[in-house]
Amino acid sequence: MEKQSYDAKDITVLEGLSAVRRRPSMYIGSTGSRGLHHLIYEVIDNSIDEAMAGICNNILVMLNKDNSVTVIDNGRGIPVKKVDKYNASAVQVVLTKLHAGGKFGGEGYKVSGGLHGVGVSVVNALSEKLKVEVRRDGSVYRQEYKRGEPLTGLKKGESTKSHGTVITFFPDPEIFEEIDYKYEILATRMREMAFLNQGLKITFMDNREDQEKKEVYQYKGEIVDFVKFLCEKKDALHKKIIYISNRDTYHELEIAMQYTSGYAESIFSFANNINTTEGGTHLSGFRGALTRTINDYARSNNLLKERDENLTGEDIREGLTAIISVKLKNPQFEGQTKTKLGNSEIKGFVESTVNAKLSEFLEENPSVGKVIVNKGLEAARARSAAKKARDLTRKKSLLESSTLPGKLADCSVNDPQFCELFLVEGDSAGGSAKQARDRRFQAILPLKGKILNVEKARLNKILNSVEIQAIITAMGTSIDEEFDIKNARYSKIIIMTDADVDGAHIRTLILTFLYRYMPVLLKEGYVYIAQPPLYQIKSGKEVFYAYSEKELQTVIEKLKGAKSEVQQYKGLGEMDADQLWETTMNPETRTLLKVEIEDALIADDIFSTLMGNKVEPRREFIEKNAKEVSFIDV
Ligand code: 0RA
Repeated sequence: MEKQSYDAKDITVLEGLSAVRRRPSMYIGSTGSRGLHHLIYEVIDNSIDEAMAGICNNILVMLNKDNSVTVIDNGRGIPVKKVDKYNASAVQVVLTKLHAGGKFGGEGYKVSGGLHGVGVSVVNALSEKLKVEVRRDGSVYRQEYKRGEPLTGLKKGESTKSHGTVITFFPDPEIFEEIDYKYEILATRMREMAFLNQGLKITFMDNREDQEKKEVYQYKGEIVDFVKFLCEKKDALHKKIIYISNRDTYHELEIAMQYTSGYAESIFSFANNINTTEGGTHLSGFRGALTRTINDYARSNNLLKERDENLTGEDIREGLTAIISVKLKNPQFEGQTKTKLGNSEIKGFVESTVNAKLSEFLEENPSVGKVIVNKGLEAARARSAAKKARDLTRKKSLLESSTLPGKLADCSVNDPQFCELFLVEGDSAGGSAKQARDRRFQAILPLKGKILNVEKARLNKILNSVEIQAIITAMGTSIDEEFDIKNARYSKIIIMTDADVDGAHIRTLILTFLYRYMPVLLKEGYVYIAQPPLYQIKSGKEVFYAYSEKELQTVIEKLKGAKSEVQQYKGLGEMDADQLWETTMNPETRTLLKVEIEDALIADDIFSTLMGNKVEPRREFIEKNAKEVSFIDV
């Protein structure tokens, strides 16, 4: 992309910071784990912008022992000159005025969208303390802030020939529920950024006590490396990853893709490094051109007979893993979460590029072409079988709410807003749960043993599974393209399984199904995991429950001297109805883990690792994560 000069004068200002502290969620989405991570992303995004401007090639992110975060880059450095209008340095304007990132108005390039690019001032506002150090114009400059307020002016220090910015911030415990960074989530994001910005080196160091780790992400091979990485745990159908790129004055486009033997479609699109989870013009351009090009290729090579119908887009995308990344000068972000690219001109640019270059690739690599068409044909056959199965099932149950599954103990209240559905492992635990529940608003659906692994089956088979049918009918939403959240019969769906390996497996199977066929439930925060206790500690007449090893130790320490009796719960069935209610189901006393998919890329990766065809990555993953019960951020 073209470089542009930019300076203090270009900074336009919109609003003060008190609004941010008053309503933090408006700016960072939440004050939970996701919002906390968002602070880090916000600072990194600014460094990445420097990389996109062609200045910065090195970023270091550190989680410090004192729970602060440091981000160092060798970009231009935040401008330091005085902004007359505010009678303050540009650094201070950038850090104290909303949207003063310099990416609004002015001559500088503009990238940000959605929650991204709310500006480092938001990070400052939500930090107990923030320190900034800028190397620029021959000197080092420093300043400190407390909850968004400068403690001093910008101080000029020693001279330097280098350039860049160091920001250290302490997220404010008054704002955040808990300051606990999740290494894996942050690491995935940084790896993603390194994939999308060829050559950029991102070092991630976790310096927190007892969890010291360091990783360096730097990729030389365009986004091909990204797809290679995503497919490592999948079973690829062709060796060579397809790579397409193009650029003109205003746009850059890169696509990398590979087919795998799975059934899911894993296409991830980005615009200016922002994961456009709601898609947009670049994605629809890609999809349209892909469908057309593959059909044309299949026809002209006689792989599709004259009497055959064209393959649908869905058929052609089955098992496809792809990254599509565009960079453009004035991205328009739309949609509910501002992650849908709206620039209409990019659609044609992507279409014509894919039409030309993908056909060229297929002509040069006919064996790959054949594999792709065959995969599509197979998907088409399965689709028509599935449609028949689905039509049947639908008639039988999916749409008729009067035929709720026999095993479901429904609640008496009708308003979904107040209702919860418990998916319970096993008939016996299901029985206790039915006794324990508050039948007014809690419904129980016992599931027998392992449900079908949907990662290894196509829709027709999935719909034949009694357990899965029961989940679908109970929820009332239908699935896939017919899914409609408006028909949800409950606003919480709570997975309650034993606290052992089998329980974890069943939970993963259910989550996999929900993720692939009812993803909106996950995205909208409908899905929870119940937390049954692991231990009961009895001391005289007192009863305590411990939900982890650590809690058990704390309880035992507290009871020092007193005689106590510890019982380990191996399954839900070992609790009587009262205990189950008190510890796990009563909204007043229970804790639920909300399943949040912070990053679809992580989720896709986890589900293909855990549920896909390859055994080795699964073993590695389980060994690595054996101690962590939940691998999805909750
Ligand atoms: C405003 C304007 C410019 C850069 C930045 C802010 C900037 C912010 C951060 C935050 C972390 N690292 C950063 N690096 C730069 C443009 C500067 C120019 O054109 O010289």
